[in-house]
Amino acid sequence: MYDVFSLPAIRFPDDFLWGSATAGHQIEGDNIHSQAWHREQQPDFLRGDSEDEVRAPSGRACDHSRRYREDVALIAALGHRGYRMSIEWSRIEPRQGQWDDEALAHYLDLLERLAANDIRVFVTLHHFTHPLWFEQLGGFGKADNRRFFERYLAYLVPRISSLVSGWNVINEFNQWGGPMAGPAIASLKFTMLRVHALGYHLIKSHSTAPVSSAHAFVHWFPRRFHDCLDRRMTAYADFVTNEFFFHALRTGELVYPGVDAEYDPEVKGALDCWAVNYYTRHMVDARLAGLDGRRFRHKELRMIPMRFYLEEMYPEGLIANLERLADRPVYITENGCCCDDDRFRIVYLALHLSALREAMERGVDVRGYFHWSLLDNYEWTSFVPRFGLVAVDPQTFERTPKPSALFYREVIRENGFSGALVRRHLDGLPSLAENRP
Ligand code: IFM
Repeated sequence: MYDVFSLPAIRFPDDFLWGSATAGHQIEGDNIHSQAWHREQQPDFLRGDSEDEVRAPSGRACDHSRRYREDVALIAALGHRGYRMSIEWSRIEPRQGQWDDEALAHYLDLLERLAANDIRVFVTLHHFTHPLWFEQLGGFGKADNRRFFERYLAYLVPRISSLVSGWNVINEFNQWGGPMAGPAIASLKFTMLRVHALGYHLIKSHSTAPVSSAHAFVHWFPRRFHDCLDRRMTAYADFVTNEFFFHALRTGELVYPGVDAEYDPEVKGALDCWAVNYYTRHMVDARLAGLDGRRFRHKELRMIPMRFYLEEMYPEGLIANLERLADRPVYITENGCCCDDDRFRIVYLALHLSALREAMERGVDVRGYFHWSLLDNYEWTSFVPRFGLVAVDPQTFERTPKPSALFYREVIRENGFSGALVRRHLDGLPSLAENRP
């Protein structure tokens, strides 16, 4: 296991960008024109997939739309110098072709306040949600619908570009279609790459800030290391969710199992940096349907004390994965854990930052780290998983920074940390059961 108190002192480069991340639908509240909101109102939504799943609609989420001034002050007080946020397309264009000036003014005010506090903002243009009307037209599942997204970006990007320090066109664009094969999935993956590429080129004509799309970097691992079927399946899962994208973006070649390869010069080189969302590793068992890590709850693994699919802590995966991305600057656009025991979050943070530093020593040009998440936010179907550095009272929406937020503030202030700092922050913290904010 890890001896977190013996971690050697590490320092990060002077201009390293420390921050946190959120997404509009997960914190703003009342995102009523989005497809996600619509889905949450359906009678079967609350049913869930398993008995222990506690579902809820997003409702007012963290009430951030009303409390954004307070949240900017909070971000600044916690010492963050960067902030990754998303803009809700369905607020800007609630009806097809109609722009909502008030919604734009709201986001401009938010961006200006962040800038006034010297916080560098990374904007995500599509973080899982889009207008209901777009969904009803077939969403990104219909390749031709790209033009609606392009028109939206052509409206939005020039209006906000002076306030943006980095761009993610799409959040976790490599997740669409999952680790599956077949022509329909291949077509969706090709489409998402092309949506990313069109966003990339459009943004480049208005902004000099780095552009990417956030990549959900799952570390696939064979359940039985010496089993050739598990290993082959692992290589396959890694290819269709990871390497397919890296190869396409580097070369313009779209090579996917079961379909003829295509070459697209618009995709080639269409990113300035890698944006990595890293959480965990997933075990692959070739004898079971599905490639889903949550099936395996091994006692011997480092499990986050929370039943959630991102539950194994595996910081080493960050090193191995980042070494594959040494050809461009890297930003960690998400990394964090959901748990009620905030002591665990401190340990998780320390171990992942330590792995990050090691990747940098091995030659990876990591420029920044955005912790997921600033707030205990809405986790797509539920408020139960808590990822926040800051607790949010579900009734009053009062914000309370957790001990991990104070640890992170000190890491930022020191531009590094040692095991002794971890110990200082863990000493005296209430035990697991009492530690719920
Ligand atoms: O909350 C999500 C986020 O929206 C995308 N990346 C993973 C996070 C945790 O599940």
